[in-house]
Amino acid sequence: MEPVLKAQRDEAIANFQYEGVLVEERPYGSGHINDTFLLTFAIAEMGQIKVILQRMNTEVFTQPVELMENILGVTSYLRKKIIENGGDPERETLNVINTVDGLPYFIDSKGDYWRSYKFITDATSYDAVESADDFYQSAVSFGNFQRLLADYPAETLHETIKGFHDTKARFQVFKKAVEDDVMHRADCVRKEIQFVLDHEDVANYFWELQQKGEIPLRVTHNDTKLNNIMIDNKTGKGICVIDLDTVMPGLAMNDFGDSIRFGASTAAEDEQDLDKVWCDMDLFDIYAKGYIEGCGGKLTEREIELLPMGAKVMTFECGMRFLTDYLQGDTYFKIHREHQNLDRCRTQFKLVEDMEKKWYTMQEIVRKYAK
Ligand code: ADP
Ligand code: GN1
Ligand code: MG
Repeated sequence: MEPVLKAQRDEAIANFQYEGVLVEERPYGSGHINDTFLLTFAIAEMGQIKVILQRMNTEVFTQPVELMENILGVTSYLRKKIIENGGDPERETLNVINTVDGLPYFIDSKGDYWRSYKFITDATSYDAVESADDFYQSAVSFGNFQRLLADYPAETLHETIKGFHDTKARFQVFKKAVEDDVMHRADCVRKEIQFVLDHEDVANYFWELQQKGEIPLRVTHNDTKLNNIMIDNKTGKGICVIDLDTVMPGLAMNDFGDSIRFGASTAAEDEQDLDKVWCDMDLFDIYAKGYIEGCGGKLTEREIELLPMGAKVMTFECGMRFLTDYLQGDTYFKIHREHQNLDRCRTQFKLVEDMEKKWYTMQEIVRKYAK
């Protein structure tokens, strides 16, 4: 996507149902996909109100209208459940702000799509685990999310990205990217390419089990990074699951695994010193405990047994996606410096290797909580 222009943003701001006087606007968060802004409005005698404004990435999400339909469906469903449970629907789920025309999205004169959410106050989305308890809380929240959506009518959800976690299909896309080598980068990353090729069995693993009918399709989040959860600043509890663009039918193991890949790593996703990167077994343990508890008995024995495999598959898939994007010229994931996607790919493969070393321990840990 082209960078967001100030005039474009102003046009969007003028078209949402906001109250008060805009006193501050700035880029916000560290997501890799959308362009996110925090807006602050002053309202006479009432103080300040914050909102999130996002330009949606329509190169990644090519059907933004359907996507917003998913989000409205899921958030209104969650809102009802939260109210039934005596919770606060203003803070425990995303709340879409409509445009002045009453639509959940705005199309600007360049054709870009915008949407806006109420800002979740007094809560933080963390880019790295700062305390084991935060990680535990995020596990319970993602588990709860899965449980709350267990009866959601999955057939009404649009597939916002086709084959998003179809690791087998992504393996083929990767091979094609190596073959095409449009940036002439393949020769510099032979070791990483070989790593992917040596792990084809990992890419196919869940596909094969699905073919045999051994694992159920559920409504899942599909992007369970730690920074897609808001943790309450006062109570330390996970309060809200955000970034609902990829809520679609998927596998519970993948939701678990994506959290491990990001949150149980001892280093940042783009760390350049690989000696600092490994998968922390205490964090793995605490997340497994929280996620299984949060799912509240909904997971089958087989799913629980396969949680370590979810961690390996998601970490491998993400590394392969970063490498694919590097080979294709960094067109998917936002980068802030050259070779960042290659660095990201390397941390993921280091984590996969580390998980392979710790495989027995990972299995023992989930067995403890299987009961
Ligand atoms: P991306 O798909 O690019 O990751 P997100 O929807 O996750 O976009 O938003 C990026 C960041 O903006 C989040 O990690 C979070 O820090 C912040 N954010 C998004 N929505 C809200 C919200 N409603 N309230 C507070 N912060 C939010
Ligand atoms: C993207 O949107 P964000 O930054 O939360 C990506 C995930 C990757 C992640 C890697 C829609 O997540 O699939 O795992 O980057 N989201 C999409 O950090 O592709
Ligand atoms: Mg995000």
